[in-house]
Amino acid sequence: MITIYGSPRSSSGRCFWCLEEIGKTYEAKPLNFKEKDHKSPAYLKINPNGKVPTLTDDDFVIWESIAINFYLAETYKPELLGLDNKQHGLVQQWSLWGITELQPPIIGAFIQLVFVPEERRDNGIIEKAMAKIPGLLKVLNDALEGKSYLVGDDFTLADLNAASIVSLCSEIKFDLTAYKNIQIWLAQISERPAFKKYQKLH
Ligand SMILES: N[C@@H](CCC(=O)N[C@@H](CS)C(=O)NCC(=O)O)C(=O)O
Repeated sequence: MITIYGSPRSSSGRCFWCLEEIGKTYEAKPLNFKEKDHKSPAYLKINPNGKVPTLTDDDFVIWESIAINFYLAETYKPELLGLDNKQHGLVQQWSLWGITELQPPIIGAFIQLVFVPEERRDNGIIEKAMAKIPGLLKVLNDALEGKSYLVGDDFTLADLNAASIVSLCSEIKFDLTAYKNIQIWLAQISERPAFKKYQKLH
């Protein structure tokens, strides 16, 4: 039995989406951050970081959202990893680029704009983040020129992991109009039945 800890509106979100893509039944265990459920001794036993997501598959335990998605794909839907070693490498490339390059500025701005009350916002963090995002989105937009997906001819974890970050642009009111290829890519991905199911979980 697969169990995912955390809410779909957190870093766990991309794992919920991946679970919908692989089509396996799973149990969702939301944690109450206000009650510090994520710092409870029972939860720290499965994730000593005290963060979400964590996924268990019977007695196997794994944390870090990108690693969880690679585990799920490898175990239950290998075609999400690409069709050969080269595609597999590129799927990792885009997933790691997403989490290490694109996510920090987007999440930096997101935390300030969504969680920090206006009077306590650090505009310096927001400005720095907003200045970094265009160059990163240009890399993604250029990579999508003439292509429907990032790797090969089909949807892979590269698209899922990267799109799960880019889609936060709407929450931080970052205008994507200048990035036509990204807009088309996101629109196409958002038509996926698994994505729609994941969206309904919010
Ligand atoms: N790199 C981790 C990030 C996990 C993370 O930062 N999760 C946040 C929620 S989005 C969390 O659990 N925060 C609680 C805390 O830091 O105490 C991943 O992608 O799984």
